[in-house]
Amino acid sequence: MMELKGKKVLVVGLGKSGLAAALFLRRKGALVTVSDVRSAESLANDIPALLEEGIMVEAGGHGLLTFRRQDLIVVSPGVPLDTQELVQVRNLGLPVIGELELAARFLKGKSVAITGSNGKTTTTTLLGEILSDSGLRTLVCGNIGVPVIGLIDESTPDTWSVLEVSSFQLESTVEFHPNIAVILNITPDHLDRHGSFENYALAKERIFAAQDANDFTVLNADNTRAAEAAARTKASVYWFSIEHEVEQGAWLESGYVVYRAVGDSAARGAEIEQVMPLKGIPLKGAHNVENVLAAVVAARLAGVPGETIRRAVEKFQAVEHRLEYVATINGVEYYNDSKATNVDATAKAIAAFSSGIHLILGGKDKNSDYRLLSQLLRDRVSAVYTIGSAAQKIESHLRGLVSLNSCETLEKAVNAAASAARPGEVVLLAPACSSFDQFENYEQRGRAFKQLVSQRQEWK
Ligand code: UMA
Repeated sequence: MMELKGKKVLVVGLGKSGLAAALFLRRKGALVTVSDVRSAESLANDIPALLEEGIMVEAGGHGLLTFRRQDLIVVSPGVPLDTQELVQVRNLGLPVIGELELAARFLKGKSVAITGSNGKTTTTTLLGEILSDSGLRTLVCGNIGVPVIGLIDESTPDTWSVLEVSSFQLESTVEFHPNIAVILNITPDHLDRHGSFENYALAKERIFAAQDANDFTVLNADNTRAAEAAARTKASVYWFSIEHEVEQGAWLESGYVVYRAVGDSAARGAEIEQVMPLKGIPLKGAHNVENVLAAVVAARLAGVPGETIRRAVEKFQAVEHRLEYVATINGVEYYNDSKATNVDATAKAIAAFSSGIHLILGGKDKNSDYRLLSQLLRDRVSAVYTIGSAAQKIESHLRGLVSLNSCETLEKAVNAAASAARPGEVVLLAPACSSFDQFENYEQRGRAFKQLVSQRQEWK
């Protein structure tokens, strides 16, 4: 743990993480300042509470002098580490850490951290339910929307924290050391922030950087980078695969999810446990089977019996905005996958349906290559409806492959897709882009979609 009493600490960014970090630091006796590029008016909801706690606020931009005066700088995940002021103070030797790293120094008990380009929230939520159903004291937090630093006081030595962690959070970790680190998959995302796929993947792989031989790294055996990651981690490696048997971990066999722990000393061929039938998984899509397998491995490593896992998985409901079933209107099914904010997530959503998909694509581009969807679009998609600032780029990538409809807004897209879809077909919002050009976040976009669908239901 670090001593914070009397230390001058700057928190950069006043979103959920910055607010929680500032209040935590203050409780620990630090002299806290928060700096945000947003104007004082747009921060008006939070400023009074901060001032009341004796926390200073710099709004409307980051002042280099403010940064230089500190003993420690704590950065919110959404603030790029190459922000000019951060680069300058790092060059002066000032310590700069992220909110997750700060939290890691104070969190009590054991932790499972889950990262991946897609599936993080579903797997984190599911694992949280499994652990808590098994009677363990469980906290679920992180990128899922609840900053870890806000829950430190609730952690105890017997708590299991299930942490959803993003590349943004992992990028600035130093001592962050989960007992179980899970990488679900690594496919291109956030290239606008990380600059290259390699940098992005390396940021994610920091999840196991501080692990040792007493820890576990859980990897997707079907992912191309996994073997390389396995060679680098010092922890004991467990695998999951939907394609083939693995040495230790979870896979599919004769319609069952099975698990085997070989252990360090036992001879190969330790007993295979049947955890649950594949058809007992209530979620759509092969990617969700992967998520379940990853949760099974992590839960078994945390000591949860297979039977408890089976019961928890069978009653699990899709998380909001993740291939969430919305309604069936005139025989057309509507699905909200607003969280599909990159091309790979959209590919997985398309793959969950065999044909007749009316797909809404678009939003803010993240330097993505939409041509990667070509084969799936040809095979399964009836028409694409584009929205948002990425529309032109998407259309230029997909021209000639599939029927394209420029809709600009989500409302027009839902109306056009609903008019074109025939009974038995699907209207799917899986936009492959972030939402920030037209919405506050993907949640607001997903809720807008559901609202538009429910209006159509009322007209029916
Ligand atoms: N800001 C600055 N300077 C900058 C950039 C931003 O002052 O140079 C300010 C903004 O004006 C804003 C604040 O920083 O006021 C926002 O901080 P933030 O973006 O870190 O947002 P938080 O509300 O703290 O939310 C963050 C995560 N956001 C991001 O990583 C972008 C949330 O993940 C997370 O749920 C939350 O912490 C709690 O841990 C969201 C996300 O989109 C869901 N994550 C990405 C993803 O899942 O793909 C990684």
